[in-house]
Amino acid sequence: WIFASAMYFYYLNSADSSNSFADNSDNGGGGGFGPASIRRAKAESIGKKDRAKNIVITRQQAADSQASSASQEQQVMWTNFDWKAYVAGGAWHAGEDKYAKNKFNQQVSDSVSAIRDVPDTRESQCRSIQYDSTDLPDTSVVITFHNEARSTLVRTVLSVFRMSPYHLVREIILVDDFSTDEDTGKLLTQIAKVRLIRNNRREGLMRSRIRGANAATGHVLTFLDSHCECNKDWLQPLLSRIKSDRKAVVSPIIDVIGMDNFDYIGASANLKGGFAWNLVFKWDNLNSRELAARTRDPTAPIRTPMIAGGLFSIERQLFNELGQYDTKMDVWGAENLEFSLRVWQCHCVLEILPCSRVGHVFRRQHPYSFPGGSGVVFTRNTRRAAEVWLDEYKQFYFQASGGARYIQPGDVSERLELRRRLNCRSFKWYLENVYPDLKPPSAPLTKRGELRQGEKCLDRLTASVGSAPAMYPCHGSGGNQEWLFSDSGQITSSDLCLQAMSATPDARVLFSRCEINNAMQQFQFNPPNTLIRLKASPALCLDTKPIDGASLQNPRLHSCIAEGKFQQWSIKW
Ligand code: LR7
Ligand code: MN
Repeated sequence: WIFASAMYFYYLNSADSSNSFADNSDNGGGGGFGPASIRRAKAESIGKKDRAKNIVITRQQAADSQASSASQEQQVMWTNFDWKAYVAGGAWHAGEDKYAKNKFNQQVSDSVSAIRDVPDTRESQCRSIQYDSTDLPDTSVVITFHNEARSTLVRTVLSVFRMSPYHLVREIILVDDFSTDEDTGKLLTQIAKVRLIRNNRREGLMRSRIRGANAATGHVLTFLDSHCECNKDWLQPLLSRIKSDRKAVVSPIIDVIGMDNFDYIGASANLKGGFAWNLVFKWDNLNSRELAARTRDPTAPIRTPMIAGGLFSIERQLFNELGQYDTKMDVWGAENLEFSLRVWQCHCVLEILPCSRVGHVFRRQHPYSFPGGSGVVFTRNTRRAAEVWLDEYKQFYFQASGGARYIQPGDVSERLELRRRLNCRSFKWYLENVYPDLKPPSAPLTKRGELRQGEKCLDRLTASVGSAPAMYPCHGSGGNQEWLFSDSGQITSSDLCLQAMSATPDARVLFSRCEINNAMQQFQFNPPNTLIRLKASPALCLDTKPIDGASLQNPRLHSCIAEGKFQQWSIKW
């Protein structure tokens, strides 16, 4: 499992429902499915119409309820689907890069049976629980995908049928998020109970899941990624928990399917989902009290501050009442943060059920493009969540995430309105009651202020990689003359770090991308009046002595002189 969470860390370094909580109407906002440029405006107009009359949403739903499937005579039971021919139609060919398309080993995936047995990874106590499956609510399984390999997708679909009481699966709704090969989804609708929605442009997983949810008819929605394998009796614990408490939002333990060999490995049950102040998902060990509770009853739900995001069940009506997802988030990332905070703060509970296990292929890289760039999209999504749910704690996020304050979140008013309408609790409540392990940082992570010598201040100017800042008359209004000082000694502006080009006298000091372990970006200073030394070479100081003929007064490194007027800085935080 350590392996898997390490991978997870690695690659991460990589319409709104306007329904009232009380009103049980079944539709959430669909969302604008227009080109990126007009999508926002359209989504806003949908929001308005939704408040007025629900007209647009009804139309969207009508469209989605036509999710296509082959006609009934053409459909076969899943047991009779020719998955070998299906996989062959999109198979890896000798000579191709095995990882190129999927970022997992497609050759191995294609060679693994679509109906293989995986080890029963549940704890023994789970195996003796009897579920009365005649008395459970049914579920629609929603699987969105963009250019998924056929072998993993069909294994996901067949494992749902193989591992579930058939009558509890109302349908599987595939949402093809504009994959290149239209047949990947289409051919699977030959299987009875499989329905397909295809986006006619890339929407990202949030809006895709909403389309799936809007088309669904089951009592419960169960979301899965497109490269999963359900384990024995995975579904009954999820449905029975929701039956006993409709406000429980529940997730299985996510086992690991190796991206290289497709081995199925059980994950630890002693983990819950969480995050640090950068708001990036991580697994946390259960604390001693939680571990003691697990020893007493290894089958009991584990309350989790956050879910990984891809695999969970929620009563369909609750999903809509709670506002589905933020339709203005794009592609991938942070919808699980936003969703988790919303579930807890808006009077529901989020749990991992240890007797339900589903495998997932963990990867190190995204196999698909991010229109707009993965860093920007992920940060923007995260910031949208922070703007709506974090209250005054938002500042800790800004301090912990270098770039967030520079990326505009866009309009979040509809989500704030949703929060108000649902009468949701504060983030402070969440910290105290759900995630006490997350402590506010003891000291601010980053200080800010100007870098002054007499009447002149260091000004970042255009601040691009390789450019140099220069001394200018202080204007006292922050902006180009505001610098951030991190505990590790980085001096940053515009999300770029000052870096000594070498540890030698006369070396230039230029803007560079910030790198946590780069010694040439770490300085030593002791405000208010101080020399600024290069930590790695403390006899060298930041010096602004003008150079003959140079029009700008740029900083360089020079041997430190205690009283040097071009080396003495006053820093006010
Ligand atoms: O533009 C896209 N359109 C899509 O339909 C991008 C993706 N997708 C589909 C994709 O084909 C897949 O089925 O969305 C699903 C999730 O994408 P992945 O598999 O690339 O995501 P992931 O497994 O790397 O990431 C996890 O975090 C995501 C944050 O946005 C989502 O919540 C994923 O569902 C989630 N996956 C899991 O929770 C599985 C366990 C991972 C862990 C820990
Ligand atoms: Mn995934």
